Amino acid sequence: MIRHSTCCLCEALCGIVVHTDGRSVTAIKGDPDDPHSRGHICPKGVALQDLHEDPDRLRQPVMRSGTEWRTVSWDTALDESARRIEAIRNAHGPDAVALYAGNPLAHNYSALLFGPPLLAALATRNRYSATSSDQLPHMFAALQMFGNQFLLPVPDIDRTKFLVILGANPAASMGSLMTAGDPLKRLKAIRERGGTIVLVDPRRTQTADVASEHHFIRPGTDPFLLLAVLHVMFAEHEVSYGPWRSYSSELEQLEKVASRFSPERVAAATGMSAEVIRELARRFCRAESAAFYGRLGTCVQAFGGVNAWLLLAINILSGNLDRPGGMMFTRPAVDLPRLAGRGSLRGTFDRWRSRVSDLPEFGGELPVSALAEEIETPGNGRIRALITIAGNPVLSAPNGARLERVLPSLELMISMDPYINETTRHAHLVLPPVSPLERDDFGLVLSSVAVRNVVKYAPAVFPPGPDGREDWDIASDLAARLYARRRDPVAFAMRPALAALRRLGPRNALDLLLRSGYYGRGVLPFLRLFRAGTRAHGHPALSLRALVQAPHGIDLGPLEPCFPERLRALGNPTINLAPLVLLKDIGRVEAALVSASAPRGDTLLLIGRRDLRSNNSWMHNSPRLVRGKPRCTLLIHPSDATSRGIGDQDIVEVTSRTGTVSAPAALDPGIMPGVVSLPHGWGHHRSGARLSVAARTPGVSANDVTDEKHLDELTGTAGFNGTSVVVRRAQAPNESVAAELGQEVAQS
Ligand SMILES: Nc1nc2c(c(=O)[nH]1)N[C@H]1C(S)=C(S)[C@@H](COP(=O)(O)OP(=O)(O)OC[C@H]3O[C@@H](n4cnc5c(=O)[nH]c(N)nc54)[C@H](O)[C@@H]3O)O[C@H]1N2
Ligand SMILES: Nc1nc2c(c(=O)[nH]1)N[C@H]1C(S)=C(S)[C@@H](COP(=O)(O)OP(=O)(O)OC[C@H]3O[C@@H](n4cnc5c(=O)[nH]c(N)nc54)[C@H](O)[C@@H]3O)O[C@H]1N2
Ligand code: SF4
Ligand SMILES: [Mo]
Repeated sequence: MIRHSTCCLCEALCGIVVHTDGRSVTAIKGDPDDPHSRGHICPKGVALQDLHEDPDRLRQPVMRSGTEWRTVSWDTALDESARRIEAIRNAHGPDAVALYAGNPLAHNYSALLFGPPLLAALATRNRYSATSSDQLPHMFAALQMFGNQFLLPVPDIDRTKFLVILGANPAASMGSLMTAGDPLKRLKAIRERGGTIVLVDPRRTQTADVASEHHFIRPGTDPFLLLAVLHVMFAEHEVSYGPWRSYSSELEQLEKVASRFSPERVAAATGMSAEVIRELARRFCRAESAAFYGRLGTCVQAFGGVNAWLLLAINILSGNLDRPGGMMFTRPAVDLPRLAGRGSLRGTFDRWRSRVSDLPEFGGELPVSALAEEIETPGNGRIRALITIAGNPVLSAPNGARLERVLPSLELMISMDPYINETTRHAHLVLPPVSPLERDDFGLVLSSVAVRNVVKYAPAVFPPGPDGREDWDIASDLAARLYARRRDPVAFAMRPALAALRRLGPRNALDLLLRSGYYGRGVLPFLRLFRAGTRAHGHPALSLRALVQAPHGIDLGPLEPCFPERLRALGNPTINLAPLVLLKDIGRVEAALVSASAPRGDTLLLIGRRDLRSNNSWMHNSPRLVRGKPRCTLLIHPSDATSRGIGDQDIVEVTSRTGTVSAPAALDPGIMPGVVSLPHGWGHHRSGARLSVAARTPGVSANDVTDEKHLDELTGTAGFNGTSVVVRRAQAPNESVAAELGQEVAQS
C-alpha cells in the first residue's frame, strides 16, 4: 500500500510516499508528483520510519517516582496533571506555572489550532518558547515596520537575479523562513539563468558550493555590514523607492543613522573590506531583481532585532520588496496575518518584563534566556511548575546546563513529548503524542513562508495506536480538566465552549479556515459567505474535501505583489522605515563598533552549525542518521589550532563563562580565523534519559557553554552565536583559562 504525506521534520515541506504493509512502514520515498518538492527527500525524511518504529518512543503516559517510571492511563495522567497544576496555581498564583513550547509545534497544525485553550487556562506570564532561540527578531521587525508579526517576506528564489544569503545555510537546513522543496536545486537554477548568489557567513559552508562567491564576516557584526550597505545606497543615490515612497515614513532618520557607518569604518570590525561591501551594495541595487535574505545567523546573536530591521530596509529601499525576484509576501490558503485579526495576535512587545533580568515580553512570551533564573530565584512570582510541549530546552536553550541544574527543584514538571530525554527525564509526568505518521498534516505555518503559494493536506498514514492521542487532543483535554476544577465565571463559560470546540475538532476547523480563505469555497458555498477574496483561476475552490482529492498538494502559483492593498487590509497605512525602538538600539551598535577594535586576547568566537542528517536535538535516536563519523566536532581554523598546539582530532576543551565541554577538533580552513563552530543538540550521555541509540552516540551539548547573558538586549533573543570561548588542548595546563575569561568579561 502507498500513502502520500508530508515530512514534518524541517521547513522544506517535502511530499513523501510512505510504502506500508498495512501496519508498518516498508519504505519512505520522495513524492515526484508533489508540485512543491518534486520528489526531493533527505535522509531525515527516510528516517521517519525509525521514529515511527522506535521502541524508545513512548506510546502511553508515564509517571515518575524517584527514578522509576510507570505507565498510567490517560485519565489518571490528565487528572493528576490538572490536580497538581491547580494546587500550585491556587497556592502561588498563575505565574507560578510556566510553559515552554518547542520547535516541532510549528509543524503541527492541529496542536497550533487547539493549543490556545491550554494557554488561556494557564493564563501565565511565564510563557516561553523556541521563538526566542530563533526567528523572534524577524517577527519583531515585521511588527514594528508592517504592524503584523506574521507578515514575513520570503526571498523569491525562483525568479531572483541576485540573492544575498547572510547567516543561513540552506545546504544543511534545507531553508528557513524560505520553505522551498529542494532548495539547493532552486539555488543552482539562479546561477544557471545568469544570476548571482553571494554568501556572507563566518564559515564557508556547503551552501558556498552553489554560491557565486563567499565572504567571511565576523560573528555578531552584521549590523555594521547592513548599515554600511545602506550608507552606500544613500551616498551613491542608489535608493529607488519603487512604489514605496508614499507608503513609507521615517526615511530621513534611517538615512541619518546609515550616514555614520561608512564601509571604511566597519571594515576592520566585520572582517570584510570596504571595497567588497561597496560593490555588494552597488551590485545589489543595480540587479534586475534582488533579495537580501538573512536568517538564523543574523537572529541568534547580540543584534538580532536591528539586523532583521535593516534587512527589510535594504530590500525596501532597493525597490525589491513585494516585487518578483525580490522579497515577497505569500498568499497562503490559510492566511496567518489575516487570521491574527486586529487584536493582540498581530503582535505585542514589552507589555511586561521578566522578574529577575527585566527582559521584555514578545507575543505573550518571555525570552527563554530568562527561564532558568526565574525557576531558581526565590521570591514572589517564582516559577514552581513547568509544562514543556515539544521542546528540549536542556539541550536547546542558552546555558541549558543551568536549566538542567534547576529543573529538579521544581515542585511539578509535565512534558508533552514522545521521549524521555535530557529535559523530560525531570518531568513527573510525560504525556506522549502519537507518531507523525499517525496524525494528519497541514502546513499552517510553513506554507505562509513558502517561495510559491502551495497548499496540501495529508491524512494520517496509520490510525493511532490503541492508546494513541494527538497533541491537540491532549492539550485541550488538559485545559478542559483545569476548567472543570474551577468555580469562577470564566470557567463556567469556558467549559461548554471548549467542549464544543473539541467536538468540532481540528479537521472541521481547518475546513472552515480553508473555505473562508482567499481561495476558499465559502462557508455556505451557494451563498459564498465568508470568502476572503477573489479565487485565483485554474484551481478548485478550496475546502478540506478538495484537498483530500489532491493528495500531492496543489500549486497555487508564484508569489504575487500584493501591497499596498494587503497592508491596508490588515489595518496599516504605512511602513515605518525607522521605528523608534530600533533607532534607539543603534546606540548599542555604535558602542559595539568602538569596542570591536579592542584586542581579544586568546578568546575565540563560538558559532553553531547544522547538519543535513541531524534535526535539532531529537532525531539522534535514529540508527541510520547517526551512523558514520562523529558530527559533534569543534571546527577551528588551522592557524588558531597551530598557535594553541592543537592537531586534527585532538580532544579540546572549550570554556566559556558558563562551563566547559570537550570535543574532537577538526581543522578547517573554511572557518574564519578567530571563530570556532560546535553544533547544538548533542550531549545525550546524561543518565536517566531513555534514548538508547543517542546515548551511545558521542557528542556534547553546545548549550553547556553558550551564555544566557549573551543575548540581543533589545528583543531578548538568545545570542548563541558570538559566545566568547577559550579553546585548549585537553590536558594542557589550564590555569590561564580563567584569567583569560576574566579579561574578556572586563572588556565587554
Ligand atoms: N547553540 C544553539 N542552540 C540552539 C540553536 C542553535 O543554532 N545553536 N538553534 C535554536 C533553534 S533555531 C531552535 S528552533 C531550538 C529548538 O529547541 P527545542 O524546540 O526546545 O528543541 P528540539 O531539539 O527541537 O526538541 C523538540 C522536542 O519535541 C519533541 N517532539 C518531536 N515531535 C513532537 C510532536 O509532534 N509533539 C510533541 N509533543 N513533541 C514532539 C522531541 O522529542 C523533542 O523533545 O533550538 C535552539 N537552540
Ligand atoms: N538538517 C537540519 N535542518 C534543519 C535544522 C536542523 O537542526 N538540522 N533545524 C531547523 C531549524 S529549527 C531552523 S531555525 C533552521 C535554520 O536554518 P538556517 O537559518 O539556514 O540556519 P543554519 O543552518 O544554522 O545556518 C546559520 C548560518 O549562520 C552562520 N552564522 C553564525 N553566526 C553568524 C553571524 O554572527 N553572522 C552571520 N552572518 N552568520 C552567522 C553559520 O555559520 C551558519 O552557516 O534550520 C531548520 N532545518
Ligand atoms: S528536507 Fe528532509 S527533513 Fe526537510 S522536509 Fe524534506 S525530507 Fe523532511
Ligand atoms: Mo529553529
